[in-house]
Amino acid sequence: MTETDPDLEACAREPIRVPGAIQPHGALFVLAGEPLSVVQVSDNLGDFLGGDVVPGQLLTGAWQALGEALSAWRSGEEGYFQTRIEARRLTVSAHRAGPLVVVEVEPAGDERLDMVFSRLRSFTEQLSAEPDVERSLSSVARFVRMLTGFDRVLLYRFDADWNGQVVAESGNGRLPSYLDLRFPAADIPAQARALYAANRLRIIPDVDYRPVALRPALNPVTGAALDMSLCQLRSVSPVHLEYMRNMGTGASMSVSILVDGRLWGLVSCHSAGPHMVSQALRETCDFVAQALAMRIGALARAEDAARRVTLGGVTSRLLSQMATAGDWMEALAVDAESLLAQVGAGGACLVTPDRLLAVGETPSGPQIRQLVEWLQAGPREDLFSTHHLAQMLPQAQAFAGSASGVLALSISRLHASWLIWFRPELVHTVKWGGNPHEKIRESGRIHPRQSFSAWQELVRCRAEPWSDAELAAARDLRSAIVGIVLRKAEELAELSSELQRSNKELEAFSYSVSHDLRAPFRHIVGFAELLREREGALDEKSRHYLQTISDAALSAGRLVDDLLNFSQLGRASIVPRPVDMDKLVAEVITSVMLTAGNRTIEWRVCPLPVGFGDATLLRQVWFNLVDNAVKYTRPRDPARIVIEGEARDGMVVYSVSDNGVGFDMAYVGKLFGVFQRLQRPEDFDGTGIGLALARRIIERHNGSISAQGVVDQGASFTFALPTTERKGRAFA
Ligand code: JQ2
Repeated sequence: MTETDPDLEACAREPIRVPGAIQPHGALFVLAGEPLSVVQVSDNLGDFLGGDVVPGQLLTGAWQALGEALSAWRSGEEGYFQTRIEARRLTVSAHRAGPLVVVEVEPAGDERLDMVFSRLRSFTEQLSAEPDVERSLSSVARFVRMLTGFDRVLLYRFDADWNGQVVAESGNGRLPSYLDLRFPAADIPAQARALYAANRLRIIPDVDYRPVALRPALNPVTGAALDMSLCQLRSVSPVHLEYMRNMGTGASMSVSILVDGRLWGLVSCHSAGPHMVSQALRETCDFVAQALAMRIGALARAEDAARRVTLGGVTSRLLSQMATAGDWMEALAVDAESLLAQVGAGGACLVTPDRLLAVGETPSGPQIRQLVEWLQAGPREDLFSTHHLAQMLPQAQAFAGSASGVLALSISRLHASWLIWFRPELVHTVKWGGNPHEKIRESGRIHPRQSFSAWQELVRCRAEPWSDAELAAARDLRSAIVGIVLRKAEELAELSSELQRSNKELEAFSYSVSHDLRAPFRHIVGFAELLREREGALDEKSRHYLQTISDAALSAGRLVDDLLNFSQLGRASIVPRPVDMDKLVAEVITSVMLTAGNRTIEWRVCPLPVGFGDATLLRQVWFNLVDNAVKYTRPRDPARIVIEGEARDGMVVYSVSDNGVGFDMAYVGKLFGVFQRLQRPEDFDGTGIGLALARRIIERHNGSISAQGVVDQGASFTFALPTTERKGRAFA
């Protein structure tokens, strides 16, 4: 129940602080000026004070001493003034209202205050020994009833939406029991609750009283109706009097229980008939209610502290996992038990735009995505929580079973990453004191309902609310995650700068290799040639040695070139352009065949689709694949090599197949590694870098390469490249 009904809102606007009248069990007068003179009186003042106190005059005669005491009090610090005039058996109390002094007079009670205090002392001892809030409430209900003689004393507790529930009761059976019943927020509207936080006690000794007006109606000093917020005699709202009559109560008193400044509840007392409680006993009740409030506050703080310690333990367990694991999301999801225990949830999920890890009872993936979209569009807060999601997001009714309660942490708004906990729906019945939806409209205004007999309502789509300790634990975890993610980012940045440095070193090394090693190899080859030409009479063996020297130097030179290409490939950025693969392949075949001697090779080269990439690099890929095919078919006569290509699934796919020596598929994983060979180098020359280079080039194009082989039957290499449509994302 919330106060969104326009009729109820009108009720909630009733000006209860300025009723312009008091209840008749006492009298009131207002003083102002220096010296204090009377400016406003209640019509019944004479009944209590005789005819001496009249507007426009100072307090004189019998009242002079009181006037002096009030003046002294006004110039001091004390908040309230209180005295007894024994001769007339009256209590007089006063408080300030702006420039005014408001004085209230009531008959004094006849109770023995020494007895009251000794009872109070044993009660406070008993209260501090009660182990929990429930029992403290019951003993307060009993004590207040004993002290005041009301027929029924209720302990009324507000919930988060200001509905109330009777949580303890003490009665003599003359009025019905309301124990456990709930009452909607509108029964004690917002302005009444605000007033009751400022003025903790009110009494209505006789529901059928006749209000007594103030004279003059407007205060001559302020020109306005008197603000009676702090008055004890204030005439109360007629709607509430009607409510009391409907409830069958002839008298009412309620005392506010304020815990940490918030209205926690009321001690609410009723009698079937009229019932008066003296000012002194009311003060005692207020004292009891405040002692109870302190007890409630202390027990709640102790419970909160214990919960925080438990949850803190869970947080540190999760943290240590995150700190050691590479991926914080995995680290959290892997210990589902702790993740859920962190806030006492039934399910949880970790969401980024491309990942979703869920544990426990959660809505489906698409439903979680829908929720995240809604959260992402909401206000930019790090933490969002509700125990009634469907009220804010009607679509959430579909998954209320697992997620009526939601506690969401935004880890990063920019990357839309969220950690979300869920609490299941807690379907329960609430026993209301009368049907709270029943509204009685008569002569244009709303009236309190007439029946208060228990009315059951099934409450759906709500979960157990999240406690302060749980929300704090969630916040702690969030700052820890953010800290860890940041630290990981820093580590990555450090790592990448280290990588850059070693890359630079490698580049410098390759450069020196190219210049310092290539030249000597060329010299070896050159001098070996020279030697062969000069020494015509070299014997067979010596010529063989020379040939070996020159071959070895040549291949070492090629190795250096290949290594250089390989190491430079990481840096060059690729600008994809259409590449005429037919032409490229024709050129590559010609150049490979230049060194192949007079081999017999049956070529079948099919028309190839246009590729997209860097022509120079792709030429190297083709060269290596075609060169390999030619090389490994040397034992075959005729050797057969097939080159094909097609466009499929947004990729262009090419292959080179041969009927050569093939390879064992068990070793296919090694094929593309640097210096990995599946054949003996004596049998087939080459540097062992060709396929590694091909793979690196293809991967730099965001493509893929694979190989199929059967020993002694042949091999087939296939590579795929993305087409231009995907190039925006595809090319690194
Ligand atoms: O009697 C009092 O002490 C006044 C404070 C007050 C209470 C306390 C008594 N009491 C209970 O013991 C229980 C549980 C059985 C309830 C639900 C309850 C209600 C309650 N209402 C109080 C006050 C008011 N109710 C006031 C301010 C009176 C004043 O201080 O001048 C107003 C204006 C209302 C208004 C409404 N009551 C209704 O039932 C409806 C429909 C309205 C109009 C919105």
